[in-house]
Amino acid sequence: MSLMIRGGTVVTADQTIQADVYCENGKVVQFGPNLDVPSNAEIIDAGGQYVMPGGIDPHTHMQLPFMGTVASEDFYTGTAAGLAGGTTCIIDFVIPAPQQSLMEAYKQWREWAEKAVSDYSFHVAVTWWDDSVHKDMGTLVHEYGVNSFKHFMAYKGAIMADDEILVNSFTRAWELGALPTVHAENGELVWQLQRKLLAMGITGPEGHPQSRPPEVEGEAANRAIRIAQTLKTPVYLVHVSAREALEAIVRARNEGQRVFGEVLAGHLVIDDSVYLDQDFTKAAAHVMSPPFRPKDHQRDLWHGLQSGNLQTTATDHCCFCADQKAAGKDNFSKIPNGTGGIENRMEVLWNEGVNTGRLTMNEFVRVTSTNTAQIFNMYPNKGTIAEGADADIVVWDPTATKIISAKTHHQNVDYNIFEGMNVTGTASHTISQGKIVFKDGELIVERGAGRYINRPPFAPYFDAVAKMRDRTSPISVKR
Ligand code: DUC
Ligand code: ZN
Ligand code: ZN
Repeated sequence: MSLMIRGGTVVTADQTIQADVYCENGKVVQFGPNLDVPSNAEIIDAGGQYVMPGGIDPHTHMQLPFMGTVASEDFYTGTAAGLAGGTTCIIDFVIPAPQQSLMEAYKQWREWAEKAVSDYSFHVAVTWWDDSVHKDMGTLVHEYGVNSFKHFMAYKGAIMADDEILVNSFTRAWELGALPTVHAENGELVWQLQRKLLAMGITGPEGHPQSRPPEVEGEAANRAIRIAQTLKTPVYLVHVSAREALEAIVRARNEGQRVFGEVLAGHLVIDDSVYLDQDFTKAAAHVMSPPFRPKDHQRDLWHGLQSGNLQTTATDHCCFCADQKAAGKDNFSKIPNGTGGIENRMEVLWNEGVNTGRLTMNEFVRVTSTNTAQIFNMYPNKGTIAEGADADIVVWDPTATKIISAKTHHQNVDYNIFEGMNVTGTASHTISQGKIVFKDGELIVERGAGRYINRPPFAPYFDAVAKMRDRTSPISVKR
């Protein structure tokens, strides 16, 4: 099986050049101008188009059991929708129930993911603590290719990690050379604010953002960062949505701390007015955590991405249909939290980032693919186009236009948060493992073709942190 992508402009994080890309057996084997085309090769004419590394979405929740229901998008439909938008790899989350063994949950998620049509990997959440969790973290890192652990600082009474769990887990992650990640919202404040708003008779979706104001995210972000600083471990903040959280990241990075931040396509372009919609279904469709913010936060998030203080873009793809959202008709705190977007992340980022001049094309590649591959240690197999890299590629037509709509999307959900958005620039072809899996609007996918991607520990940035840590060993005075 061989494929020649001919006549395009190759764009990676660090170069833009006219080159052909020849793929064989799932890998890029040759890359350069005017390559000879083997007689049996399939050919894509990429003239006038950009040839870029496939997108990597580091934050999805396919078929997640959550808030009394299960996310409607499964690993088959969800990875297929990703391919339709140029995303060729996801990192999803194993989320053990409190007291459930991490290994048991991990094996369950691996089984669910066997139907994936694109490559995938897993972060594992630490939702409780005892010696078995300590041991299982080691097993996951050493034997199962997991190098990142997730901590929900919200969802009190369910999966919330308190400070004791954070300290234990961050310490263990450090020992293992794994990266702790956090959903930063103060779960106690959310809980109390929800009770207060409901007691005041505010039961509709407008109560959702009021119960999770930016300060709630800022407090948790700062706490997680300070805990990481004390333990001298790097930390990664998922879905940074508020200026207050970004400020905590910028301050820490300016002081030399190794802190990473992710931003969602949705938080960059949608504001909190969506929760005031008269139509419950529309307002509830936007209920996710952290919520969409007042418009001025978007400007700051863009600046965060442009300055490099935020490094990755994601979707938190976690779909619930209107009948599922209706569980919170009389109580906003019971609306299943989650929105979709995996199919649209790349085109929204291109339209609002590259077409507006906020991002160069190389920066676009960096924030949609390369940085994620590097931070989570999948690079250079993923995240670039180079000889020997995985042939996960998107051919991007910068002139194609599209109106995003739930009527035409491939996502298994009845709503699209980007509904009606007119984008210029979209995937004409997506290549996964060297095969064309999306072409001119049609998916050509094979159930189960996706592979689990092992991510080894000790990404390069750990060496730097280790050196810093060695310089600051505890002081002991002999008396
Ligand atoms: N936020 C959501 O909106 N859904 C899933 C989990 C999360 O943190
Ligand atoms: Zn989250
Ligand atoms: Zn999430």
